[in-house]
Amino acid sequence: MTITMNKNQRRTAVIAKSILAMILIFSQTLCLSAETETYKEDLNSDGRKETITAEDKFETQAQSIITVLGMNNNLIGRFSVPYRLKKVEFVDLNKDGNKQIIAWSSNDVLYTEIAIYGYKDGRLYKIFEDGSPFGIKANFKSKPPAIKIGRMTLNKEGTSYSSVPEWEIWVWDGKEFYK
Ligand SMILES: [Ca+2]
Repeated sequence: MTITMNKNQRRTAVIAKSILAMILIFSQTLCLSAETETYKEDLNSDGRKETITAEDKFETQAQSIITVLGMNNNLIGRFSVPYRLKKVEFVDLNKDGNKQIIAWSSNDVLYTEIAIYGYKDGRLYKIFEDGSPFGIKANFKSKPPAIKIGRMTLNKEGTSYSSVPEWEIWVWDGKEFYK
């Protein structure tokens, strides 16, 4: 069966398709901006679990907001990572029972960011943050825990990027990561 449409019908069909496309894009955006993950972890080992929420925000620029709430939903602290949150880990770096928050984010192309925060004396504090378009590797089980940040290397001619990055190594000393 062949459907023939006159000019007006064709125009109506194009408008209908455009509206449908707009609705699809809009609903996807709504869906993404409302994405919230909730975790329960005892970050300061006082026997009471904190609530940690991770929310993707697509406003002026893409970022993810990590919020830590106490027992009565009181705000303990909040931090953001650029682009989309990929993973949240809770790792006890010192093996003292206190877990640190490790947030990984990415722009889905090349760039990766890692942010590590701790919770102590009633406040959230930054332990480490770095980003790289050349990759980030971390081993929190190693003794001591270590993070490798991929850095740009030039090839022999010094004209173009080498495909293998130089790995900048950061090692945990019990309080912070040092190079
Ligand atoms: Ca706690």
